[in-house]
Amino acid sequence: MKKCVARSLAVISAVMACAFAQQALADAAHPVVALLPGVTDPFYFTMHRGAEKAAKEENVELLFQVPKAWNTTEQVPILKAIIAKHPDVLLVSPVDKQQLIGPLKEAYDAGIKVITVDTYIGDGKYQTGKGDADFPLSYIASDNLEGGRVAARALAKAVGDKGTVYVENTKPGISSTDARADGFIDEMKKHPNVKVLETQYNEDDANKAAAHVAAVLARNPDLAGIFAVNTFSGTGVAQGVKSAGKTGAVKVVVFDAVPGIDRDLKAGVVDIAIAQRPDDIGYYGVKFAADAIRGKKIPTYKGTDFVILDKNNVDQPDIHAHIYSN
Ligand code: T6T
Repeated sequence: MKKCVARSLAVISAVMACAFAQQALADAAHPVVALLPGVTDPFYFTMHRGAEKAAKEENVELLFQVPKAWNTTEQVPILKAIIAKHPDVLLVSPVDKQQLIGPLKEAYDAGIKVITVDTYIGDGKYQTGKGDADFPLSYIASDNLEGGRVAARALAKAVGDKGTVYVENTKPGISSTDARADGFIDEMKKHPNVKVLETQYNEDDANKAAAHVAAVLARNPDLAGIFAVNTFSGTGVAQGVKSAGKTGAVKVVVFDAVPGIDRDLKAGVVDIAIAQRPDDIGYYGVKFAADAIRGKKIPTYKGTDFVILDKNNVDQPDIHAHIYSN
């Protein structure tokens, strides 16, 4: 009797192992990768194009669904719908470092490999065996802290290394924009004649950013410069500086390069734009996903480049090509 039970157990586990192997083969034969950005904007549409390029090269089916606005209420329901489709890998831009840990853990517990692109959860250090947010396999993004330092150096130079400036930010809790602001404020400490005012938060609303410019100018008529941390912040700051008739008088450094940035640079509304490489972030995201599906070990971090745009180089084809598209 014991022999018979043991034999049937052996058969059952052999069948299951075979089923898993077949599933793995099926997964590898028809890998499915889902890309879940943070919001609808040119940065993520450009990321999607890079992901599509890699998906073709790797014969990967790419799912893509975009939240209308940057918040957990928009992103989490889409995440749950993606989990139900059970892709092999989820490429995701968590909209909050803490609040997306739980929902992403559900994907992981469902056997979906997680890679974060552009933003991260926890402290962004993965596969360390420490903490409750290290389960993603990799984090692919710009070095946002260094990006903030680059912005500070550029703005300090633009304002002649003296005067009053401030940071126009989105909302606290987002790994990318928090790091840009931190890098900026930290680097500006090396410029003692530049005074940094309180950071303003616009909830990714360009109109709020424009209103902030007017309000800060009303309190500080000698305002010399502004650092806008992302697309919506930059669009609003450009609007606000123009409507205040301060074009050229208030120096502006923006992160990201939205369609039309070339016009604002040449008009002197914006002095410097720091373009990320969202196409590369998407491309490497799918490449890493394909490797992970095939059982290859992937790096836990990959940094992507910046391109600095100004009025003198923005019309050069190799530079102009880095302006995001819708
Ligand atoms: O700046 C990008 C992205 O890097 C950031 O994480 C969120 O804002 C953008 O998408 C621009 O809107």
